[in-house]
Amino acid sequence: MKLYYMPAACSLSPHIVLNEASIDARLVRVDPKTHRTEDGRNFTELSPFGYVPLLELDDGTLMREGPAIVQYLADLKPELSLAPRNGSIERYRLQEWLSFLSSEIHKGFIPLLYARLAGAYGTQTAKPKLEARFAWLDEALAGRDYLMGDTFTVADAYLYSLVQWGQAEWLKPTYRADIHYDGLAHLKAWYLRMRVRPAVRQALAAEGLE
Ligand SMILES: N[C@@H](CCC(=O)N[C@@H](CS)C(=O)NCC(=O)O)C(=O)O
Repeated sequence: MKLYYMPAACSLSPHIVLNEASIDARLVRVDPKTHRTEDGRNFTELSPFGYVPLLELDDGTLMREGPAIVQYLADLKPELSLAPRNGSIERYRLQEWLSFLSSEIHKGFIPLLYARLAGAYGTQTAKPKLEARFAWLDEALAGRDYLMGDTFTVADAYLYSLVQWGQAEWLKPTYRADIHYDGLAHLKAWYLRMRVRPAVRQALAAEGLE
């Protein structure tokens, strides 16, 4: 199995899940500017829009879209409960989280990041919207260790890969969206809990982010 990734991109989420599940996979780095893989292939021939994450199974099957990939990986090791059992109400709760992260948080960052890269500050609308969603998320984390309750699920890996874009110290300032998490005590506690997970630390080190 291969995971195509770009350092610090949303592919960090399936990268963390691979580590959590101790699944042996080859990490293939993709250059975000040239869209060539580290082994010299044209990545757009594999991923039509040239984006990561992309999972390649041993039989050559290609899988796109982070929320689908992390559920596939979790289902390879059901005993680890990285995702609740298929068909259970809790599984739909997980999908609720993955959809929220995908549409409200992940894509909420995009106008901010592109505005920064272009040197513009057209952030008056996008930033308060995203901060309001983080404030809501912070409330949802009150009294629980992880998004789904007491235990880590793949949704936490996805959230981690997104939260870093707000202000992670390993990103160059132009790649940070300057989201203020200051009053968000529950999110901060969750972040510190995630930061010490061996799977997260391994993924950050492998992507050169520490
Ligand atoms: N819908 C896709 C979006 C993936 C995506 O936005 N990937 C970004 C990194 S976070 C990317 O590869 N950007 C590089 C590019 O589009 O060239 C998913 O959820 O997996």
